[in-house]
Amino acid sequence: MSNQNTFDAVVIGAGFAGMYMLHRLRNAGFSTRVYEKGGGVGGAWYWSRYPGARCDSESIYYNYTFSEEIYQEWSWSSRYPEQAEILRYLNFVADKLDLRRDIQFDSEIAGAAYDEANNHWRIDLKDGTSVTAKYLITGMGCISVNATNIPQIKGLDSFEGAWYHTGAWPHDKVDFTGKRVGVIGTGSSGVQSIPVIAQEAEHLTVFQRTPQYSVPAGNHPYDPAFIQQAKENFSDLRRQMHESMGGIPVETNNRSALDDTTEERERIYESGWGKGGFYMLNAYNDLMINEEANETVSEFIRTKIRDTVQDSEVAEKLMPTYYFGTKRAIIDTHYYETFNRDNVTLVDVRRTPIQEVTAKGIRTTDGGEHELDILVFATGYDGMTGPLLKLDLRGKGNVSLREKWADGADVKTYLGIAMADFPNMFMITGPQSPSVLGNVPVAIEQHVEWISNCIQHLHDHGVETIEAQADAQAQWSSHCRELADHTLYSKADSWYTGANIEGKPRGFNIYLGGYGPYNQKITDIAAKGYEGFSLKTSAAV
Ligand code: NA7
Repeated sequence: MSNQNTFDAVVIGAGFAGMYMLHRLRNAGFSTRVYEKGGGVGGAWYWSRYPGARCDSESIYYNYTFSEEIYQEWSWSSRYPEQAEILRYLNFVADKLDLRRDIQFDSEIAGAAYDEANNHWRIDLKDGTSVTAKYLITGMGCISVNATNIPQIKGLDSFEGAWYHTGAWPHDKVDFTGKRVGVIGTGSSGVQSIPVIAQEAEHLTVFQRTPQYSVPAGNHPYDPAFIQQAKENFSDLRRQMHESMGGIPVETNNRSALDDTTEERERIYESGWGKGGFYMLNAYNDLMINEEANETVSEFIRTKIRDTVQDSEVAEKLMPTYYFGTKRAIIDTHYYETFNRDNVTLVDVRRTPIQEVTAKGIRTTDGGEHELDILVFATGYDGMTGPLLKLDLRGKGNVSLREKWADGADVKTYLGIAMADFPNMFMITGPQSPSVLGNVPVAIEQHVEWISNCIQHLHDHGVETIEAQADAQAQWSSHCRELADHTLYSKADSWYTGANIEGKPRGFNIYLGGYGPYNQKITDIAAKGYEGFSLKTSAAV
């Protein structure tokens, strides 16, 4: 790594996003440096080493598609890849593209400020050093290790056992054998880790705030013939993924759930349940917009929970009431079954909230003390805006992003890519992009390709600065809100709306128009000379 301190572009984060961004910009001849907090590539997959960690997109889709060579060379072992396998994949890509020489690891960014006099960004690292770059590109994603949610529970400092957050898991294996373990949280991380920890621990206590709908993953090893077929269909697969609504080609049933008889609906839901994965979300076209339609699938899953969990009191505690799919949908391997084990206790912290962490464990408001040796926070992230707000980002006139987004509710971005007052800054899958509601690597590719094409265009046309126009940004943000208001998503208490973080005002910062239509939209905007952006040449700035 050179001691260079001026670059064409600085990219924050070496996960799926930062790695591809580096590859594209470097190939186009732009000097680029990636800063990464971790000691290796992988982003969330570098940090989330908790037991049972897996991706919930099917592996033949959960990869880069920009390079047919990479797609042909790599073979996934199972339908839903484990964290370790995804990390191996990303390391394979980093080797293949020789990315590491331009990534500075173990380096955390503190903030960045736009210098108007020189038209560049000054990027400050936590170690006190600074570099400058013409373009600043954030690649931390919608959830990031810099924005883990660790609830402020009284007494945590006094806990004599060990505690961990699923999204910042130690690299050495945590041994649960013979231990009394507590898990707080039942989102994807909790639902994945609980069955695995239960098998190892002497006793597991699950502290549940919101009961969840979870559908069996139906994970299984891949048949080599299936992988071969995917490889042979690579071009079609890539096209279908990028044109689809969520980065995975799925057939949507174009009927309302209310148009079918109860028996027909049950048959369709049963088939989705059996296939595993997210198919049930697409069982009908109105599950995410019509409360009555949604209730049919929600009740189907509740019945499955009642049928699975033997103790009816425990089953009732596990009964979700929100609209299925409005929190990030979860898939599992033996989640509900785990509550039939003798060594597992479920504590409903809505009925008996956590009062404090004591030296020995967790005390709930009913006076009970749950003795623990290990406490696991599967409590998620300050998502969407959190990863950006953890940085001290300052645009034109030293305007601070934290001040701009101080109320944390609906924020303003243009296309989830750029912001007014922050010239020459791009966000890969920022707030108000569609990424989080789908198979994220596809959304990342769309953004990275758009951003690198944009930078090439600016270079070719002698453009010094690009900045989102305030009115275009306002229109985009209200468009995102209008789409959300037609759905049930914005009604849920979820990390999509910010309801998971104490004191964070409710917003909804995801574009719900789907990956394919979104990609078409941003492509058209570029073709129209970057409509909604102000481009200034050297003479004009
Ligand atoms: P999630 O999905 O945000 O889940 C976090 C869980 O932690 C969820 O059950 C929360 O309950 C619970 N939580 C959060 N704060 C508390 C407090 N203070 N007390 C008790 N329980 C709490 O995070 P994950 O890491 O599981 O998954 C994140 C994403 O990674 C996921 O969406 C996939 O995209 C992959 P709540 O539901 O807020 O009541």
